[in-house]
Amino acid sequence: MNKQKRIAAIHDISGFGKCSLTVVLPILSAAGIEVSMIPTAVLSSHTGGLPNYAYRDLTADMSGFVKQWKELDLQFDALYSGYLGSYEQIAIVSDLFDTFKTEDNFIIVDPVMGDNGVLYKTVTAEMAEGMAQLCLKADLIVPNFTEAAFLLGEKFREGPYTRDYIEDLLRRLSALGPKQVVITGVWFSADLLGAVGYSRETENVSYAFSQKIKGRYHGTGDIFASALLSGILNGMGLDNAIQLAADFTAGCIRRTSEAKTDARFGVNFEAGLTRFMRQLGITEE
Ligand code: PXL
Repeated sequence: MNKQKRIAAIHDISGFGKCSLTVVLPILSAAGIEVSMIPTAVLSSHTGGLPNYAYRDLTADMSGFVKQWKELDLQFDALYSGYLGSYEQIAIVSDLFDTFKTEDNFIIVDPVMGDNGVLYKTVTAEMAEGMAQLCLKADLIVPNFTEAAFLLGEKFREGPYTRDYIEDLLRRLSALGPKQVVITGVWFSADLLGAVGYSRETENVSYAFSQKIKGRYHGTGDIFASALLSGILNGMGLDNAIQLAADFTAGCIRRTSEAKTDARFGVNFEAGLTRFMRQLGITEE
C-alpha cells in the first residue's frame, strides 16, 4: 500500500443542506485521501434559501490550528480552501498557504462567493476583493461564472456562453496567478451542462459535459471541486479529472432530480461513491 496523501481543507461546516465540509470530507475520504480540516464557521444550515440559520464565525480559532500544525511539522499534498466566514480569514488562509506550501504540493482555491450573479448572504464586496488576492497564491482555482466575474471586477454574464468568451475569461483568470483554471456551470445550449479547464503552460483548453437537468441544486460546486481534487491527487491529468468530476456531479443531480428532493437540501452524492471509488481504482477487492 502506498503512503496515503493528506490535504488541509479550509471550509465551513453547514449542519444541514449538504455542502462544504459535509461533502468535502466524505468525497476525499472515499478517494483515499486523508483530510485535515480547519472549519471557518459553523452554521445550522447553508445560507442559500434556508432562512434563520444559526451562524458562528470561527475566525478567532483558526490561527490556533495553523500554529499547532506547524509545531507538529505536518506536511500536506494539497491545501484546499472554500467558503470563508469573514474578511479577516483571507489573511489567515494566506498565512497558512505560506506556511505549508512546498515545491511538491499545490494550492487549490475554490473562491466560494456567490451564484447566479449575486454574492451569498455572508459574503461582502470587500471579501470578494480579498478572495482575488488569495487566488494569486493558488495553483488551481475553480470558480463559477459569478465568482469569475467578481474576481475580475466585472459584470456577471448570463449564459448561454460562447467559446470566445469562456477562453478569454480562462486566460484572464490565469493571469491573476493560478497556472490552472477550471470554470463550472458552462453551457452553450439548453441540453448540456459542464465545466472547462485551462492550463497556462500548455494553453490546453478542455471541456466536459453531461445532460443538463433543470433546477439549481445546492452544494454542487463544492462536490465538483472535491471530486476534481480527488482525481488530481490520484494521478489524473486535469482533463480526466474534470471529466470525472463532471460525471460524478451530474450523477448526483440526476439522482436528486429523480427523487424530487428539495434542491436546497443538497444532492445525493452518497449513492455515487462506490462507482467513484471504482473509477479511481480505490477499492481493495
Ligand atoms: O456551497 C457553497 C456554500 C458553502 N457554505 C455556505 C453557503 C454556501 C452557499 O450558499 O451558504 C455556508
